[in-house]
Amino acid sequence: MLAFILKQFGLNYQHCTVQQFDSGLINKTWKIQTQYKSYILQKINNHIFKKPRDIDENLCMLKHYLLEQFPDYLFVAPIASLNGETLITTTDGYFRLFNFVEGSHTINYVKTPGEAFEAARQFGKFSRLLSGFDAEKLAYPLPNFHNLNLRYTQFIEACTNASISRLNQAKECINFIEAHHDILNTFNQIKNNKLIHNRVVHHDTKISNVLFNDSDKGLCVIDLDTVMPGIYISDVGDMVRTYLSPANEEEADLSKIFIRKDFFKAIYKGYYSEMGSALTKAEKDLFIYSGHFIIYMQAIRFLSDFLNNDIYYGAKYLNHNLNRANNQITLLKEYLAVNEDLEAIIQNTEEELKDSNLFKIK
Ligand code: GN1
Ligand code: MG
Repeated sequence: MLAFILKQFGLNYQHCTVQQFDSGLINKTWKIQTQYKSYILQKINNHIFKKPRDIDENLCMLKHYLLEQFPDYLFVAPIASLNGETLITTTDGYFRLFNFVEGSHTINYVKTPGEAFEAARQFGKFSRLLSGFDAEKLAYPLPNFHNLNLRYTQFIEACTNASISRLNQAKECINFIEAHHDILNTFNQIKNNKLIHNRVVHHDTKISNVLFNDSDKGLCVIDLDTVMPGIYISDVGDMVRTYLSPANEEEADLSKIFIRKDFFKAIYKGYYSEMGSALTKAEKDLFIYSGHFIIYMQAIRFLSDFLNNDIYYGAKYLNHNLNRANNQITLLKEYLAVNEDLEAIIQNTEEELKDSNLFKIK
């Protein structure tokens, strides 16, 4: 199949080196190297992304807008086949090819506040450059993706349908989720607040979705399938979820999960250096809440998947999704415990930013 796909782009499989990537839970990704240049080939998981053409059209619209308004911005969009198609449809699914950005690399763990700053800045830049683009023109490749209300309803359904044994094993997690229902209440208030805008939001801001150059400066963001209208807390929240703890969502030893507060400051500075002047006061007030929102939602998603016999994320070992849920719950507890410190960090950083010239970089 790969040979057939590559042929659509004028590439000969026999002359390519193909290497499969293991990152990401949803799509399949390969690096393709020819004698002259390298590419990234991706197969869209169309059990999850039911309308791959929506993704393709979204990326096409954004590409044109950015090319016209900000021609220097590095936007990694799918490249056209010899027939001019950016999405190749086969009996085996949907594929697209990207140019590999030479001199770039990705990282899987955030080791320094500098990396967190760079990543946050890139995600902020992405939303800022697109703040003049009418977000509502975009399709929703995953409708209700970050709709916490729906995720909660799905969780209740999963509890209703789960086997007794899985329910028993998940008891403590279920109690925690129910006890923190206030996070859902806040989300519902946000949805009704006209001062909190729908923007072009990435919706998957993990560190491996940022390209870095050789001097570890952020170059751009990638993995744009979930780009759609949304609230900025989705992006900041997922950075908080995935950058603050030295141990990631796969860690089963919960004692390794804790909050690196200097990394929170780095996210704040990086994101604000781009989006600080675009966000309303009502939006800014949600900066810390963004972590509650996304960590809680991810805990619910892993837990629901465990209760549903791992049909969404899959499981590499017994109780994998239960461990992931417990991991996220621990992270949320740790995050809630340092709330006051985070408030103080925001206040101090606000002062620093006023004095620095970060805001002036536009
Ligand atoms: C999925 O496929 P990947 O790893 O980029 C998921 C995210 C979750 C993440 C958790 C479409 O992202 O929402 O946060 O796993 N994407 C989808 O690791 O469900
Ligand atoms: Mg993704």
